[in-house]
Amino acid sequence: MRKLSPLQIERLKYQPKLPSSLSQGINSLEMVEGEATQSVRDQEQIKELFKNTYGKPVVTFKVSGSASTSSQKNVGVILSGGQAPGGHNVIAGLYDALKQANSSNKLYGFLGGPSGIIDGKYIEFTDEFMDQYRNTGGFDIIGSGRTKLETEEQFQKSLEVCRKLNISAVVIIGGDDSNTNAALLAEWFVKNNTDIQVIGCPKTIDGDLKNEQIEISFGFDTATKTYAELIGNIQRDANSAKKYWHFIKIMGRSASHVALEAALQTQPNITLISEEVEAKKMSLESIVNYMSDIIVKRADMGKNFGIAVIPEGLIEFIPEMKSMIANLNDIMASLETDPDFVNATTIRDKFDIVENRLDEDSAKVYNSLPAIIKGQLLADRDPHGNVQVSKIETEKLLIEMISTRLDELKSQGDYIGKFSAQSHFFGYEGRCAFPSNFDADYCYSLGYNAFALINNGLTGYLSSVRNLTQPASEWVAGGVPLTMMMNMEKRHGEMKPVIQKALVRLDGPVFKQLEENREDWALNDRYLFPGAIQYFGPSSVCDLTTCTLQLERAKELASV
Ligand code: FBP
Repeated sequence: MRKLSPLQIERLKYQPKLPSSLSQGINSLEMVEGEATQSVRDQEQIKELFKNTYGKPVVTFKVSGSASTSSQKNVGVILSGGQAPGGHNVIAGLYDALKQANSSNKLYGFLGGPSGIIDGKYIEFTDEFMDQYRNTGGFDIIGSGRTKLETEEQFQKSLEVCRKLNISAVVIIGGDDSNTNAALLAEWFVKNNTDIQVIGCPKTIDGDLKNEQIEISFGFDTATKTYAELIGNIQRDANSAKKYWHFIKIMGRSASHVALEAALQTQPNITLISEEVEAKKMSLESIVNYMSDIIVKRADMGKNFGIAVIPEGLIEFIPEMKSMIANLNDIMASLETDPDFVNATTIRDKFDIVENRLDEDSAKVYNSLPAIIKGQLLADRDPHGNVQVSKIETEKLLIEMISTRLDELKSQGDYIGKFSAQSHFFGYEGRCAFPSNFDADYCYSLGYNAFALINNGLTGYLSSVRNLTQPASEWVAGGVPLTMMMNMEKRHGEMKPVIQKALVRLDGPVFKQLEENREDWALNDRYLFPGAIQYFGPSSVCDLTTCTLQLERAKELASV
């Protein structure tokens, strides 16, 4: 018998809340259709690429006066991409709805991410198996992976596996890239007259899969609360010992939503936001000067300590770094089949080949970096061709450069302090935490709702649950056509249909909150200590949503 921690035992008993529209049972739902939709941009091209699934209406569910019966259905589910707290509850909600609709329905889980459906690796869910994972973090129930589902051959193989298991719908739980693939698969299944439906669920701790219809992706709430707890603890340590500057890099591949939210929850001395760095065209040197300036001012006040929060994706938003990385990416892509590169015997030889091909400007930027960062920039790309920013130690790069700058200032008599720094990277610590009550409820509702979309015959939709700052009973469940969120973007040198990534809006209420307060937070210690996520107790503590959701909602209400 597996030993469980006391919290594991308690969380297994938690009963996630559903919106009242879904709480009367899966067979008592009526679907309400809105107006026909359009893609956010590039309508003609998206329409052409998604001839069968384009233009469908947004739908919502309400309780129906009469109960219906559901025909037998088998469904397959895939977890795709990086882990996010609550993924197990999406599957639990899906499983419960499916069994409630018809007890002979079956749920299959594809193992190891999208590759599971291609290779036919799966398990069948049972009550006993599902019950071990309710309200737990992680994706270990069936595993995850980053295989891109996009080629004709992969779609064909997926079809064969679905046919073998008599699967009539596939649920893909993933971020913007995975849901783009869900849209492609949905279109392919319709085009090939297969009747197999595809439904997506909005996942990613990064919080960048959001738009008019999707208020937030799941996992963001728990991950940001976990990082905020850790930052708060470090702030208390820094304020006690008063001898270290802590440089904390916070996960979030591209957008800075996670760093921004964690900063609003903790009020550190410095918070960098990548989108602002890009908009203001800040060079690495100007970032170093900005941070050094605050360090000097604090030292003048006798405070040789502080907290700096740095978003994971920063390096790709610094203009000169961005061009250098783009140059590196092109070179590395062109070398994939180059015999000299492929047959090079040592890593050093491979690096030399790449370095020799850099253009003049890129070589200058690249050569100004410490050796360790150069190595990290040359590491393998992810399957989408992205630099793996989680492996680039920007926090250490900044410490080194600021240290040099402060030495210069000291020699000029402009700095009287002592700079001793500690670096941290909070990322993986937050991706598999026990989901907060918010994420446990939201995820269960998303999964339950995904089956409602299937039961109503929809395909190419993203499960959507809205009105999230209100109690769960008032949440609004429904579906959004995936094509509605798409536009054309350049990927691997070609224009492709993709779901638009939402970056931090510098004119939005969340960034404004930081902007209005950061001067005060820089010099005066306004640290907040959020503490650990609370799962039991007053709802003002346990069910609190993020600052991001609250500020965005308040702005929305103010503009009505
Ligand atoms: P998703 O976009 O797939 O949700 O993953 C996001 C993320 O957690 C990023 O924040 C991070 O940069 C990346 O995954 C790390 O990837 P890996 O798990 O492959 O190291």
